[in-house]
Amino acid sequence: MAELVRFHNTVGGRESDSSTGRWLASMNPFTGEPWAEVPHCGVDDADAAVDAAHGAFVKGPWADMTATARGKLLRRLGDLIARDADKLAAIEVSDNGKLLAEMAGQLRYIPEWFHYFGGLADKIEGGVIPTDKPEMFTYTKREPLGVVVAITPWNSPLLLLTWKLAPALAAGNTIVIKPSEFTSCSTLALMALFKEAGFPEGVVNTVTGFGGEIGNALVSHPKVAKVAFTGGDATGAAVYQSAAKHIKHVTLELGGKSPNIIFADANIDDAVKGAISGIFAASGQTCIAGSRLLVQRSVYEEVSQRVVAFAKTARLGDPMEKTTQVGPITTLPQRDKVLGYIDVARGEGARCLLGGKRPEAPELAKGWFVEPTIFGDVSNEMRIAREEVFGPVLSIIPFEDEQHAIEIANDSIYGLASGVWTSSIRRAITMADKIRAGTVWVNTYRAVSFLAPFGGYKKSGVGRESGQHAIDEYLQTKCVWINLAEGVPDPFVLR
Ligand code: TXE
Repeated sequence: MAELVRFHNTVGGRESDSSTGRWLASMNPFTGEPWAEVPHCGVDDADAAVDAAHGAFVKGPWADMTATARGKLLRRLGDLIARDADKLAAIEVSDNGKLLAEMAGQLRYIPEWFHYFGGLADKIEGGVIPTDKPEMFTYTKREPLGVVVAITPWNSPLLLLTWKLAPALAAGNTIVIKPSEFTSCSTLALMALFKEAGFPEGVVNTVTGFGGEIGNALVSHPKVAKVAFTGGDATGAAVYQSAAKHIKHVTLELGGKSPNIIFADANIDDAVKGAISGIFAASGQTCIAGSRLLVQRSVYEEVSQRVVAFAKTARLGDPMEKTTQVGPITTLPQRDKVLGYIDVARGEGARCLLGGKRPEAPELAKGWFVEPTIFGDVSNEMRIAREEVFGPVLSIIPFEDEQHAIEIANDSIYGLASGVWTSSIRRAITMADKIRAGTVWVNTYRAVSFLAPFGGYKKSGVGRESGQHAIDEYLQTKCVWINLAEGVPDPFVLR
C-alpha cells in the first residue's frame, strides 16, 4: 500500500500533532482506501488550540492591528488560494470525492469571500447617538467577539469554512477550526497559506479529531465566545444546547429538504436541468439539495420521464476525471444511510423510477457510489419526503395548483432553500413571498455568492452567512458615554 500523506495541525503558528501521538486515517471515497492521516486529537489538544487563539486575541500583533491591515491580510490570503487552487482542489477530491471540475471552480471562487470581507474589514463603523441628555457625548463601537470555534462538515470543507473564516477574521476575531473527522486534509493544507500571507501566530488554529471527543470541550470552553457550526440538525441541536448553557454566540447552518417546484407554464427543458442540478450535483450531498421535486399534475408524467431520461445519462466515475458527472458518497456511513433511505422509500410504497442501488460496473466497485435514484408517486407524508437523505435520491411529488404547492413546500421542519420554475412573474413573486425558506431561486437552482446572504428558516438554522450582514454575526456593540458636564448630580437617581 502506498505511504499515507501526513497532514499536521497548526496551533499558535506552529505545526502540532496530537499530544497522545495518535493518528486518524483519512479515506479516499473513490478507492475506499486510506490515503492520508491527520492527528487524532483529544481534549488537551483542543484546550491548547483555544489558549493559542485566546492569547492572540488579547495580546500581540493581531489585537493591535488596524482593520485596514487585517483587510490586506485577508486579500493576500485570497490571492494565495487562487494561486494554489489546483493543489487544494486535488486534496479535496482525494479526501472528499467531489468532482475535480467542481472543486477547481469552487477554489477559483473562494478567494472572492476573502477579497470581499477583506474590503469590508475597515468599513465596520459605530455611530454617534444624539441622546436626550445634552451633557453626554455617546457613541457606539463594533467590536469582535473573541475566540470563534468553527465546526465544519465533510460535504464542502473549504467552501463552508470560508463562509465562517472570512467574516470572522475581518471582524477581528481569532479562530479554532474543528474540521470533520472524515475530511480534515484540505483545511490543514490551507493553514500554510495563512502563514505565508502574514497572519500573526495564533490567529487561526486547527484541531482535528472526532466531534464526540473534542466537540463539547471546544463549545463549552470558557475562553470561547462564539460557535459557528455547519452540520446535521441533531448535532446542531446538541451544540446549541451546550452553547446555551455557557452563554455563547451561535450560528447554525443545518440541513434541508428543499422543494424544487415546477409549474406547467415553465420552460420544461430548463426546469428538467434545474431538477438534475438540484439533486445530483455533488451526489446530492448538499444542504441545499432540491430533494423534493414538486411537479404540477398536468405535466407530472412528462417531467418525471424527462428527469429520469436525463439522469440516466449521468456518468459515474473517478472524480479526478474531467468527464465524470457523479462521484462517490464521501463517507461509508453516509453511503449506508442513503441506501437505508432507499429501502425506507420502497417500504413506504414510493415507486422507484431509476437507480435504487449501488452501481454494478466493476471499475466503481471499490468506491462508495449510489446510483442516481428517483422515486415517483411520493406523498409528502412519507419519510423519504420529510427527512434529509443527503445523497443522490430524488422524490417527485405531484401538486394541483399554486396554493397546494405552497402547502406542500412549507410542510417541512426545514426551510433552507427552494426553487420555482414558471414563466409568470406574478407567480414567481407570489411564491417567493409565501415560501418559508432562506433562499428562493426562480428559474435557476444552486446559485450562491459572497454578496448574498445564506441561511435557514425553521430547523435549517440560525443566522446568515455571506453578504454584508454576515459580519454582524461576529461583532458585538459597545456603547460609550462621556459626561461633558461639570460634577456628578444626585448619585441615588438614574441619569
Ligand atoms: O454530521 P455532524 P454527520 C447532515 C446530513 C448527514 C447528517 C449527519 O443529513 O447525513 O447531517 O452527518 C462535528 N460537538 N449534514 O454525522 O455530526 C463533526 O465532527 C461538536 C448536513 O457527518 O453534524 C463535524 O465536524 N461538534 C450538513 C461536524 O460536527 C460535533 C453537512 C458536522 O458533523 C459533535 C453535513 C459534538 N458533539 C451533514 N459531534 C449541511 N448542513 O450541509 C459531531 N461534531
